[in-house]
Amino acid sequence: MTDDARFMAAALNFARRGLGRVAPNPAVGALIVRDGVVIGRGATAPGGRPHAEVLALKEAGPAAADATLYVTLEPCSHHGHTPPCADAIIAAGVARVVSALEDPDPRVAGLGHRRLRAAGIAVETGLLAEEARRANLGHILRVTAGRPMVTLKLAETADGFAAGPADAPRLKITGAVANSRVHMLRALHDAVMVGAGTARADDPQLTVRLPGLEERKPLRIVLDSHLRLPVSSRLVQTARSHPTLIIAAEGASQEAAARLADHGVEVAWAKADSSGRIDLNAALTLLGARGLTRIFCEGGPRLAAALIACGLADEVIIFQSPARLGQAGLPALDAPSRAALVDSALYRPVGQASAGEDIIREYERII
Ligand code: AOF
Ligand code: ZN
Repeated sequence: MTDDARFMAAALNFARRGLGRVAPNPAVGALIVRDGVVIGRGATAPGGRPHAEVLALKEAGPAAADATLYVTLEPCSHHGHTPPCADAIIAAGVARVVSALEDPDPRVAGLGHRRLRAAGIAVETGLLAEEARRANLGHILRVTAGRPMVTLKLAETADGFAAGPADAPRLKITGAVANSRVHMLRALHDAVMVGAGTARADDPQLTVRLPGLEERKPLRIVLDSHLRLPVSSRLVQTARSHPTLIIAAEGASQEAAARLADHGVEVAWAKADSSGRIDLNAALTLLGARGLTRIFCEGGPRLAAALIACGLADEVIIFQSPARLGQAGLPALDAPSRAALVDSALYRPVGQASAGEDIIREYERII
């Protein structure tokens, strides 16, 4: 690995600290390096501002003159809530900028790089672009497709089931290490989403229960076409302390919506498809318009299959336990979704790791 690649990889690691807490902005990382030494670091601050470059320049101070800046997304060139980062970089006298990726935000879209070059700065782009694209995918999809990225999580037994036969007690599939990982993944997203079936069957809390991260409160979203989530559910009962949004299909009961609202739940409406279910594209567009960039979907199997079928599951993370159900149950994925995941034209495997007894497999949708 070249020194440039090492520094960019470090900037990407630093950037990831912002995931789940900078929406609607992307989580950017910036390092300022002089004579092989890091003299300034910045990551997009919680809430989205200040931007990464400004924080890194501040830390470096006057030593930034003649230094190299490594940045995981093109520095901005627009006057938004803050002045352009490109101008701050020029003013600091940085000699060289290594940038992973052009920012597709139409207000930037190449202008940041152009502005730096016009000021005489040597600009190189495209280093570790694939990794940067993954880290910035929520932002990229929001500005190019008007929707957030979706990470789909599935938990299954070794024989591929998410649950036992109907009416069987709820299955505990994964172990403690995998569960901690799931909580960390919740914290790295802006929202956690489930379908109404799962919300009713599992009565989940969808909170981040990790020491030190309890203050992370990703928006909890239930896709509930007919507003059948009971008011007695844990999600509704905790809605005043943990923001909760239920998306219903147009036409669902106004009385049910009012009852939920009385408990602090926000209800939004999305158009229904021909079968009366929420149109997933419409629901995600609604979430993108609210400024969400990263959604962590925790099932169930029907929502998972629908997301894959619609080309909306951008990352798929499968937690598989070593135990077998040993009888027919509810498959974690239907056959077409399973086939899609192993179809090399649709998805590519991007990682495999163990978490205690369990195995985690990650797939990325090929765009
Ligand atoms: C950067 N560095 O760390 C981030 C950037 O609303 P504003 O003014 O904060 O601008 C938001 C836009 O800035 C956002 O859509 C994206 O294009 C860019 N985000 N840019 O130079 C950063 N987070
Ligand atoms: Zn900026």
